[in-house]
Amino acid sequence: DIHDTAPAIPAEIRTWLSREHRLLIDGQWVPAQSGKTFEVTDPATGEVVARVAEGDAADIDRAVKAARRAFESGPWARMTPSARGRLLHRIGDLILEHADELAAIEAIDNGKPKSVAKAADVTLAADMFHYMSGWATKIEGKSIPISALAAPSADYFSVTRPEPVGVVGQIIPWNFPLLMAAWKLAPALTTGCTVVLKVAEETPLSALRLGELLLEAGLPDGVVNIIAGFGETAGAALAAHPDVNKVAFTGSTEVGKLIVKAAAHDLKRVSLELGGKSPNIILPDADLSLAIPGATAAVFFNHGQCCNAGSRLFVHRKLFDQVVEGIAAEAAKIKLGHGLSADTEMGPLVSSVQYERVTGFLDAGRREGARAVCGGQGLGGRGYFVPPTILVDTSPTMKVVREEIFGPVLVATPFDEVDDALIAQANDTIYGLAAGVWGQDAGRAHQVANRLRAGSVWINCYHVFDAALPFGGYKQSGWGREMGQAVLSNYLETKAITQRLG
Ligand code: TXE
Repeated sequence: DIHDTAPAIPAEIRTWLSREHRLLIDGQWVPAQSGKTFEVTDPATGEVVARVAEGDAADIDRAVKAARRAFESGPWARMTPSARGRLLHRIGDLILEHADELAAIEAIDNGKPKSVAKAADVTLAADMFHYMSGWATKIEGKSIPISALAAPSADYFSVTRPEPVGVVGQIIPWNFPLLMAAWKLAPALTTGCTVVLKVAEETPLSALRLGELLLEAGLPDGVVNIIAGFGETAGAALAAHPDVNKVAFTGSTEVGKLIVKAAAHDLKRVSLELGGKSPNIILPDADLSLAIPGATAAVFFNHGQCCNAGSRLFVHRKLFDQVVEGIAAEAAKIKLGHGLSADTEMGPLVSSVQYERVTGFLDAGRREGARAVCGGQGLGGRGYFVPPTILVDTSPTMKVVREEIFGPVLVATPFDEVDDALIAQANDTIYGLAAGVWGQDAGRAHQVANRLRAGSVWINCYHVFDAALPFGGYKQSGWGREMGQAVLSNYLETKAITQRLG
């Protein structure tokens, strides 16, 4: 019984969890001004594992003031690019030095297997700081020859100077708590911005531990402020704060639209990384020894709680039964359990709210006539476990086909030809975050990839992320790109300086 598998939390983690968890404002750990706290639960058991200060508008205001001070004056404003780069590198090193501890915190707070948290979340979080540390010294302007047609009587010298956008508000979700913090913080810091980070109420712990490591690395006071709290209070206050120059948000498309409305009031810069309903296409010449495990991981990795999950599978009809049976067989082997158990491959969903949401989708699918080849309902009892589920006999208008489920649920559909109709069906979504293509004819796979309206397309692989590669969405999956050189523009303004010569 998976409900009996909860192992003991290691003593040093238990000690850390039992501490009073406060907000990081201006280099100090402080209680919320209201004095309020909220409970953090282990989603595998439903038990309370920690209490965290609950920040709201008053704390956001204090944090924004601290970030403004740190941006305008003090050691950060004077720091050389080289020193900034070294500091980011040190943060990456500290994350790796604390990999085991951070992975355990992530397993307890989010529910994901500790082994996965260590291999993926923690490793990629450290790499994001290491990669971004190199950019600190490489953010360059240009010298531009101008004609000055309306003022031609003189010579001019024109240069562009990229400058940090200023105080940045960042709001992150719960599916990769530490990694989302790293994706947000590293580019803001390498460009010289200062930050107020609002972490998800479901999973505040790893970012709070990261805050301790930021101070240990020597980050000056006020450069990063970390507020745990709820979306409608702390998050909304950050998005609306008049002294925030830019908001970077990852979360639901619904809340992304609220962020845009709030930011419109004073025309803050906004970048958004939102939902998805990504197509994954198995072409008739696909190597199924790759495509079957690949399509399994594409949708079930992180319990399907990935914005880029390959949740709509399209398989050539001659392979359809073999592929669906193959994925069902792979799914049957996935070991569900507590994230701290060494043999767990899939943990619970993050919260009771997500459990209700995902099982609600499964009910809707059943009502609309979809058939579950495996899984199909939540396990019930303690914890928020939903087994891997494959739905077939769906139609393009069903809720389970159209909406992001954000759980371990695949909808599989056969197709007859690699033609316009297939491309249209793959693109028939309000989202455009990611896509997969499986096939041995590289030319044909690329032709399909070129026509998919998505920010990332993987061919014969899936979920391949790298700090050097831009990631982000077309359509309602977002604005802007995270990672790579592309993310820098999210955090920079360009100033053109022209000097009259002689
Ligand atoms: O997201 P929210 P939820 C999708 C996924 C999931 C659904 C709901 O489909 O089932 O969203 O998840 C903060 N002003 N994704 O409810 O609410 C909130 O506190 C400012 C996809 O958890 O968008 C948290 O920090 N902030 C996604 C963050 O927004 C607000 C990851 C995300 O929460 C706010 C997560 C407000 N009014 C969910 N309301 C992805 N793209 O990876 C909430 N927040």
